[in-house]
Amino acid sequence: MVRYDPSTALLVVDVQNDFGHPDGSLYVAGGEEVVEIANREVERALAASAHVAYTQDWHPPATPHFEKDGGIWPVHCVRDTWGAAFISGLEVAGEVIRKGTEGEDGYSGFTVRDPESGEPEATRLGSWLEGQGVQRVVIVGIATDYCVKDTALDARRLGFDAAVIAEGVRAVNLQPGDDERAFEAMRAAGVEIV
Ligand code: VGL
Repeated sequence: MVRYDPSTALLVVDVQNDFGHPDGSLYVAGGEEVVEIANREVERALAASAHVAYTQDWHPPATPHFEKDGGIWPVHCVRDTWGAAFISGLEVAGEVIRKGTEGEDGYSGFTVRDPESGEPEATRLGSWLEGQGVQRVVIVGIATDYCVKDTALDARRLGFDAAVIAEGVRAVNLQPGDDERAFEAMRAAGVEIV
């Protein structure tokens, strides 16, 4: 079990219909199982006066992030649609940070990237955490090998301690073993896998 305190924030990454509902356009196997774990951790975090933040992929209808527009992914998490909404049953009790809103690639909750130039840009997450006095983040969500990994690596790069709850994440696994490689990369960066 991870511990929570007022200098810790739970980050609930992309627990959205398109990633975690079986009818979602980029369904990640077992994604719906993350809801129960996330809710349990939200309760534990709030009980310890820790902070809670949620990320949401929030794309325009056309973006070079999507295969139809030159990218690699099926259309997913288009703003204000069912696919972009949090999975029903997720307890939302904290700050919501949207990413990819201008059509950027938005894997990390902390930074988005211009899909053509690769130019990075910060989201509000890092400054919000700093404003709350957060020094450590605990991560659950979808997907282990994309948004969870990139969020955890960015957290370390920005100087936060970071832990990922293994039972609270699920992987796309475009290539078999992507989940294991993601865990290894996070461990190598000093992320605690719990
Ligand atoms: C994600 C693929 C494309 C994720 C986002 O949330 O991990 N995966 N966009």
